[in-house]
Amino acid sequence: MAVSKVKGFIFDLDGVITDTAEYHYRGWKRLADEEGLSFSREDNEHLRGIARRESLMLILKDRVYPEEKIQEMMERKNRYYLEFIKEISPRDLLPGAKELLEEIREAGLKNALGSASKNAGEVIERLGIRALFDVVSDGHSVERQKPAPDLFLHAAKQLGLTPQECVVVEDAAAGIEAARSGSFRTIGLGPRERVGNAELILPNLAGVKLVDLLKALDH
Ligand code: B16
Ligand code: MG
Repeated sequence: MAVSKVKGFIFDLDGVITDTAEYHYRGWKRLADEEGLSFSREDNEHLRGIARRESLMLILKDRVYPEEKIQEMMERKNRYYLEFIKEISPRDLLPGAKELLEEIREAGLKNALGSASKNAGEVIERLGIRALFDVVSDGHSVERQKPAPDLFLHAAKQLGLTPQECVVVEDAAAGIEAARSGSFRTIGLGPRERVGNAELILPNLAGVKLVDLLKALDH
């Protein structure tokens, strides 16, 4: 099967461009402590790329709460998270991310954001990189969250590209699964146990050059 030419990249946010995972952890931890629930950093690892409601469900395990209480807990955690992200600045960009976004644009290719977070817009504003994205797809864009492919399909459609023309860059197993089920090209960042299903696996974006990525993907 011929490999179609890459025309755009869809970047996940948390764990790819910046590390908001620590702030999500602190928000969930505070909520869990207040509710007398156990929640560790290791538990937080399982919430990578998982949307807010589903994350809360994983923390609550088999406990049953009325819908009103669920909504209140999600809002409370988000209030804590919003307090933490007020501190975000361009210093919080992960190494290599901005450089790669710029290189992609200079090469005439397109960039989209594909984040499960409803706060993604605010985070990229604070990071000072909003202008580097042609399209922003976030937690408000679709109903079905990762591992469904909907968010990335939304981003590709907005870019005017087919999934086969887009490379999804993700740090979460749920994100790689979402990309693969939508027939996207995939780059996984992090350990093989987490992103082993990606076409190309890298530790992070530090020093990563567009030409090398395209070469590796068109092998
Ligand atoms: P919010 P990503 C995801 O971001 C985070 O990895 C995940 O931990 C978080 O629960 C989710 O966003 C929703 O975030 O509560 O701000 O809507 O990795 O898809 O960029
Ligand atoms: Mg992520």
